[in-house]
Amino acid sequence: MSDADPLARLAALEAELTAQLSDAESLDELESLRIAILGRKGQLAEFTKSLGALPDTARPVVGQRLNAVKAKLTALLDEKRSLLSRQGAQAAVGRADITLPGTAPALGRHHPITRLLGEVCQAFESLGFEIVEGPEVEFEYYNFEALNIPAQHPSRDAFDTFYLDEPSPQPKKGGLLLRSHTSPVQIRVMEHRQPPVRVVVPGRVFRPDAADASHSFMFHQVEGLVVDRGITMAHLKGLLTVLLKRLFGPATATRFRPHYFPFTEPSAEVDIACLLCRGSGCSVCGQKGWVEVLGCGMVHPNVFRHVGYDPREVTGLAFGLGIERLAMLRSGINDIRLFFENDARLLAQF
Ligand code: 2NL
Repeated sequence: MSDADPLARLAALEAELTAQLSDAESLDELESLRIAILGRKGQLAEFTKSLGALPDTARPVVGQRLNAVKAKLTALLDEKRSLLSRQGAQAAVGRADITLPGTAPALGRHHPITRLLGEVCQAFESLGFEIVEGPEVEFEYYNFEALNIPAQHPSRDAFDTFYLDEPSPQPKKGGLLLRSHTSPVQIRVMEHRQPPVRVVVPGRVFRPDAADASHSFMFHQVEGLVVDRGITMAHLKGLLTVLLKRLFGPATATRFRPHYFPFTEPSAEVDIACLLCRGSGCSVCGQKGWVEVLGCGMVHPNVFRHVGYDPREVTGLAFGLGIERLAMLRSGINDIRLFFENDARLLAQF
């Protein structure tokens, strides 16, 4: 064979190797063939060595042909490899045991705070309220001034409000801050509409409190506002009593205690009989039998003057409740921080 014409020998080798590659039935077999054919000591390398004995004139012609054969075999090898791995993947699918139970995808769900926020809003919606949202970055004017909170009031201190360094785009409305309640949204609503007004405003609010079991620098509020001719304290009591029975059950007893807010007069805090001990005294209610759930009152005349309503024509009721506090009471969670740690073990329980 080594005596034959080198081009004829090469053609025979090419035919043989092509057949071997075409017949390969597995990726392992193909890899062995690759080493045997194209490897450093493979058949093509052996053939190359034999060229040393050729006359100088014949060598380039055979060399060129050898390179073409090498390229062709390499391409064939690649093609065969991808064919075999595709077939392997299909075979694996074909072998899948469809009688095995599937892997259930882990489903997400709404955060307990989001759910309670929705539930509270829905209760008000069913009573004819409109849900309104507004900006979390506010002007001092809407967060304080328009709500009859004077410049010297402690809540306006930098220790109690997140002020922004950004220059105010409307200096007449004061500096920018992260709203500390959602009331500025009600002010914006009243600026743009005439009574009657019947809105509830859910949203995030911010206060630079040090985090502990009952304080978070961010929490959620729902505030509500009704303005019309002839709105009285009776409407306020009736509305909130109905709402609290809706949220905590029809047997829920309520108590209105006089309080002070700058934006309402008169003002009250509302308690419900402790859910845990039903009024006899326990650790949740601090042995008092009652727990505070919201603040409320009749809109202060100065608030109406700021939005251009005439306090001799209309009166209004307003209230605000903290959602985290409500969620903690309803589900017996004793640390507000649990809501914001993203621990699926807590979140999955709601
Ligand atoms: C609380 C108390 C309250 C209001 C919020 C309000 C809004 C306007 C006018 C008058 Cl525009 N009042 N909001 C009134 C009373 C209480 O919230 O303890 N919230 C967690």
